Amino acid sequence: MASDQATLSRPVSTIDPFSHAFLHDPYPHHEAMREAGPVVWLEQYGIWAMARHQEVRDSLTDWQTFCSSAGVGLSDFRKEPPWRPPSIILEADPPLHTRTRAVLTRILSPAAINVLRTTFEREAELLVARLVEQREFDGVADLAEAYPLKVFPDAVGISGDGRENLLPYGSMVFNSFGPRNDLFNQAMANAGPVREWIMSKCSRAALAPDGLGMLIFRAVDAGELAEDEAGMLVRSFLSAGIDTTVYGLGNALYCMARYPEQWTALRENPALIRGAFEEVLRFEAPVQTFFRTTTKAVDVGGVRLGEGEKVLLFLAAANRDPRRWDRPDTFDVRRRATGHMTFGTGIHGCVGQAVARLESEAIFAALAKRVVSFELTGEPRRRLNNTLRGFDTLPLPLVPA
Ligand code: OVM
Repeated sequence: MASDQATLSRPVSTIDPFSHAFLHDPYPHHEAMREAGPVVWLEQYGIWAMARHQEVRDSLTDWQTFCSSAGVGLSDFRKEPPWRPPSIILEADPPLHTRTRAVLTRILSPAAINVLRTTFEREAELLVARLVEQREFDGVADLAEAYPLKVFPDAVGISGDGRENLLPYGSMVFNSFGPRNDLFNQAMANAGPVREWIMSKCSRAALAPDGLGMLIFRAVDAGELAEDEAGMLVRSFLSAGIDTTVYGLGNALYCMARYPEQWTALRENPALIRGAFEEVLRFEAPVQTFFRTTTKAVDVGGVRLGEGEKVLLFLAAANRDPRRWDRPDTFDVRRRATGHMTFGTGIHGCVGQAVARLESEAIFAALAKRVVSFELTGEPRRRLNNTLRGFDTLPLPLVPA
């Protein structure tokens, strides 16, 4: 029968996408999976994987077939209890998702976020001026972490004390999308106190009156959300809003140091800064993967997927698919990089992308005024994570303007 035939001919791979070797250098493995077929069976985990741009995009767009409510990590919420109450936006389907998403779409719209621009630019100028005086800095701790940890919690309206919990929490969240491996266990080592701190910051009483967090509670007053749902959406801000931009800014710095002629192009023409960040997101995606779960049997390129099966979507592999991109392995700030899958697409496409773009534009505009070049003297050290790709340390001596 046709379906047996398809099952028999499914491409199979022994790759472990959460092994250290894979996470250190995923790109050859991405290519192998793209070339294996439109969908590949990863036998170690008993899951499907998609690495081509077309199939990743189509799956993200078809939320009826590829749902999020069973979790967007390896764990199937229908079979094992989630490590925390599921996110009511990320790990939800319509109609719940539609209601929560509408609130955050409004609060995080480009026009609403533009109100933050003056503050974000001032903070970027202050930080970069300080780093340039130092002559040498760690691109991760001193910039990629320091900046989002200042401006984003300020914007949400979180008090200053205890912010050292935000990165450990992000590490828990993003490692938890993978298997319960060494990275997961390390991230969860101090889970209790970190979670308690996070949850204590999510209530109406804990939030500044003029921040993005309180805007969520205004939606309660308008009858759009329940009080506990508002707290859960503040938790989503604190889960999704820090590590993603930390890794993104770190990867951007790495690209500018690694490809100095591209940095020169930006300095000479700051109008390229906005597109350059999109190219960083395409080329070194801070968020590498997300899962979906099938709600029914479905055909993908002639291969039959069953119902209730996990599908690993390689956003970062789609971003370098030669079927979609010219010279996919070349970092080129002048290319049209929009259409990359790093923000996802469809109903779950990144709701905070205006914040991410604002942070990168503020930082790289400030750097472009003051830094002629970065020099990668030593090998940067990677920080491995089951979902995120980025660095632990980026020692960057810089040549001031
Ligand atoms: C959330 C959440 C957590 C991590 C990532 C994310 C990329 C959302 O808690 O809603 O979106």
